[in-house]
Amino acid sequence: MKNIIITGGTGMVGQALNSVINNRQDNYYFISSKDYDLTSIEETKQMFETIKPDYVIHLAAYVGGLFRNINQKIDMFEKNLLINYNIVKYSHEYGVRKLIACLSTCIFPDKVKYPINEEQLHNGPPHDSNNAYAYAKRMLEFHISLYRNQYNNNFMCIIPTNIYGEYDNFNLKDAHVIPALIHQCYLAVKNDLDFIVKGTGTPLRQFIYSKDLANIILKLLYSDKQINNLIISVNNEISIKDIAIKIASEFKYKKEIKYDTLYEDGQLKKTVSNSLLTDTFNDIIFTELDIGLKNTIEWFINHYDSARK
Ligand code: NAP
Ligand code: GFB
Repeated sequence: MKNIIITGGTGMVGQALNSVINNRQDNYYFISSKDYDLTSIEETKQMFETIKPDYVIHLAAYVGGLFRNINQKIDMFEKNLLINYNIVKYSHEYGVRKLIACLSTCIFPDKVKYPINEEQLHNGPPHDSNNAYAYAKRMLEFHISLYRNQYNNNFMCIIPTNIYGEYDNFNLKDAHVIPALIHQCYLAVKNDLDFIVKGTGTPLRQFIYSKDLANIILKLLYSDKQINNLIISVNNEISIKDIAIKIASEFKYKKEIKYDTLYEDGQLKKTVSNSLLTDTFNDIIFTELDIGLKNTIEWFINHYDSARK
């Protein structure tokens, strides 16, 4: 039996991981900030000392959508830098045999050749809108590469595209676009208000359902394939406008969808290639967006009182 720490275990991806692990062949520790504040070097050391993990899946982060990234740059940079430094440092010091750490496709260079692949990570500055978060994540990747090069540690990074699903953060101001629009549309129907989408609706995104990502993380955890950085994304892109139309249809919202162009669009696109992923695993299944959205909306309605919003 191995001891496996999942930092960020109470977040959207952590909860998805908890839901897809069937045969509990190992000891899984789903850590929240209430268990250990990973911005604290002492508490992080205490976590490693207590659990003595064989593997670490590092999901914990100070996370948010475009507008939290624009408005809270110092928190985005400092909190994530501290958490990431502590996890990488103690994963090495406590002899962790495998570390899987989480980056994001929004941290790639803004001016880049599409589709983006894993090699382009440091080929230029990220988009201004989330540069603080992006540099904190890039330092995580760089820090891990130093340990891999000097000590041959089995440390790797996954690079997911935009994720959505149950247990997300549905806060109207700080959330990512899908949970924010689900919450907006829920309130619009409930209170007969307009369903308002921020920006022009023209940007394109690739969205992966949290449970699909969780299944891929599990494959990586128990695989002996040596990969340094791995983009995890669906192929197809969809516009924010078309996402809003799908959400409105699910809520049977009948009025016109409004667009508030006083808000920023952020990155117009960040199209990534998932060819390394599909070359590595030939049995990857992606949930249809309509089904993932339906599951997420149903979950939100049924858990409205307890959902993060
Ligand atoms: P989330 O739902 O916001 O969950 C964040 C998790 O991190 C929570 O379990 C939270 O604990 C924990 N955490 C935050 N600050 C902490 C601290 N100081 N000490 C200990 N734990 C702390 O995030 P998510 O959407 O699941 O994201 C998981 C990972 O995927 C992150 O690394 C994120 O950067 C990455 N990612 C996310 C997206 C996306 O669209 N959501 C896209 C690409 C990559 P509490 O529950 O106690 O707050
Ligand atoms: O998920 P999101 O907030 O962040 O999507 P990114 C932002 C896009 O959705 C922009 C539009 O084009 C917004 O104009 N949008 C429309 C909205 N209505 C809303 C709304 O109510 N809320 C939000 N948030 N957006 C993320 C990074 O960038 O990419 C994350 O911020 C993460 O850190 C993720 O890494 C992968 O997709 O622009």
